[in-house]
Amino acid sequence: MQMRTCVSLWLMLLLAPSLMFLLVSPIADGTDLPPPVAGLSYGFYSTSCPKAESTVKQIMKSFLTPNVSQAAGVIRLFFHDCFVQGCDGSVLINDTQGEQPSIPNQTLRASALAIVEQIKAKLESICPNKVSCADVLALAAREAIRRAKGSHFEIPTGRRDGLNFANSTTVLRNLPAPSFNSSQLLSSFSSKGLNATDLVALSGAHTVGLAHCSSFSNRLRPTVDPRLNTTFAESLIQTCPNSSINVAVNMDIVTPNKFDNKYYSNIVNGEVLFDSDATLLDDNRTQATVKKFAANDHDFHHQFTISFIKMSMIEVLTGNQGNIRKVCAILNSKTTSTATTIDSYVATELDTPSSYATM
Ligand code: HEM
Ligand SMILES: *[C@@H]1O[C@H](CO)[C@@H](O)[C@H](O)[C@H]1NC(C)=O
Ligand SMILES: *[C@@H]1O[C@H](CO)[C@@H](O)[C@H](O)[C@H]1NC(C)=O
Ligand SMILES: *[C@@H]1O[C@H](CO)[C@@H](O)[C@H](O)[C@H]1NC(C)=O
Ligand SMILES: *[C@@H]1O[C@H](CO)[C@@H](O)[C@H](O)[C@H]1NC(C)=O
Ligand SMILES: *[C@@H]1O[C@H](CO)[C@@H](O)[C@H](O)[C@H]1NC(C)=O
Ligand SMILES: *[C@@H]1O[C@H](CO)[C@@H](O)[C@H](O)[C@H]1NC(C)=O
Ligand SMILES: *[C@@H]1O[C@H](CO)[C@@H](O)[C@H](O)[C@H]1NC(C)=O
Ligand SMILES: *[C@@H]1O[C@H](CO)[C@@H](O)[C@H](O)[C@H]1NC(C)=O
Ligand SMILES: CC(=O)N[C@H]1CO[C@H](CO)[C@@H](O)[C@@H]1O
Repeated sequence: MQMRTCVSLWLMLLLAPSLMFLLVSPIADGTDLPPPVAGLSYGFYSTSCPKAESTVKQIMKSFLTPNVSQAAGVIRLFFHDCFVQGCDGSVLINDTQGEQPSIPNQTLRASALAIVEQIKAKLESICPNKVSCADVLALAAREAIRRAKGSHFEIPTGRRDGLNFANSTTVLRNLPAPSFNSSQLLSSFSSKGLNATDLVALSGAHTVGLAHCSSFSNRLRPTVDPRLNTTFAESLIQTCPNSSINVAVNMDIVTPNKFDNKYYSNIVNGEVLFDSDATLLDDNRTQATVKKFAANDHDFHHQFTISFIKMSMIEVLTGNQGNIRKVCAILNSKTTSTATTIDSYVATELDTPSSYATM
């Protein structure tokens, strides 16, 4: 008896730091996480670049500690990467023929691209040609979720970079639009191997970040969508008085920068921006899950973790497929120019925040 108390006390002491962590940050227990697909593994870089994950963590910390609002841009970038020709880092390529000029992508944040490029540049300096841009983005998105007080979890790595980008037609065909109804969303997600539960859980990312008037003005004019709370609709109409005004508004009006389950109570209250958000309550294939997450923050984080890992493995390139890009924005075949060009490219994208130096 005494022995057992002693052992449990000792165990408590040993576990205290991680228990404390459990209290502040929801963690999936790991028992029901999706297994990595062939070619990916947890800690893929543990021998080839042991500091890969800690470097991503430190740089994300340096960017997000002063202002966590940048987290949303990185999270969305990863969603767009995975839904268009798999999580292969191709969304990062800056090319006028590529994914970036397409319509959904016009609202991707340049600052998010720059953050990823900064991390990649650091990793190239400590272990050249080892860590793919696709993995940098996956790890950065994972950190962004954690920094915004979402769940904290391990993510499989080993993704390789795509040798080319998709054209804008392909981008449009693969990304769901904010005007989509539940059937369209379910079929879009199902084409990526994600089901109704994943759709509801992943849509919960709209608990952080911004949307522009152009993305939801169809619900204000010519008639106001009856699913909108009238007070909320009035304020949106004031913010977006006409089509020439395209300002950005918070997607979660309750806790705009916190990765929590408020998105789901907002759906129930008629206070979400897109058709694609509101529709999740209309359909009996998704409604119960919306209500469950609205009522239980832990259930949301737990399922989000699982669904996010599933999303992170969509059509990944592994092994000898693809390559490891030197600069995320430029295909290796086009980086034959001098190193100076690459350096200036990385440097001009974003000024180093003051805290970056302290990492
Ligand atoms: C279900 C289908 C989805 C649709 C139709 C959709 C559509 C959109 C649209 C239109 C915006 C606003 C763009 C703007 O006006 O600036 C947006 C923002 C955002 N989306 Fe989604 N999205 C979906 C799913 C997802 C998923 C699965 C994730 C990530 C797991 C995600 C993460 C985000 C984030 C974080 C933002 C804020 C970006 C920022 O602040 O820069 N979305 N989404
Ligand atoms: C954080 O950054 C956003 C733009 O990304 C800006 O609108 C906001 O004012 C900033 N907040 C603080 C506290 O600096
Ligand atoms: C992408 O490349 C164009 C020139 O090709 C440049 O003007 C633009 O600033 C680049 N965008 C980013 C985000 O670096
Ligand atoms: C875009 O790419 C798809 C898939 O590779 C291809 O079938 C289509 O012809 C391309 N469209 C244009 C306009 O280049
Ligand atoms: C969803 O939209 C599609 C395409 O516009 C339409 O055919 C379908 O009937 C709609 N489904 C529902 C449930 O509204
Ligand atoms: C969705 O897939 C997960 C496994 O990834 C499964 O546990 C869950 O029951 C599925 N949900 C639906 C609604 O089919
Ligand atoms: C709409 O939102 C306002 C402000 O939050 C609230 O007072 C009102 O009760 C809501 N209306 C409905 C019908 O829920
Ligand atoms: C749009 O609204 C703004 C602000 O109310 C106003 O200054 C502008 O003239 C309007 N533009 C059009 C085309 O109606
Ligand atoms: C969902 O609604 C459809 C159409 O209203 C109905 O046919 C179906 O039986 C319902 N399914 C469930 C599980 O309630
Ligand atoms: C972030 C980013 O690169 N966005 C690009 C999306 O496409 C438009 C139109 O080509 C570009 O101007 C943006 O730079």
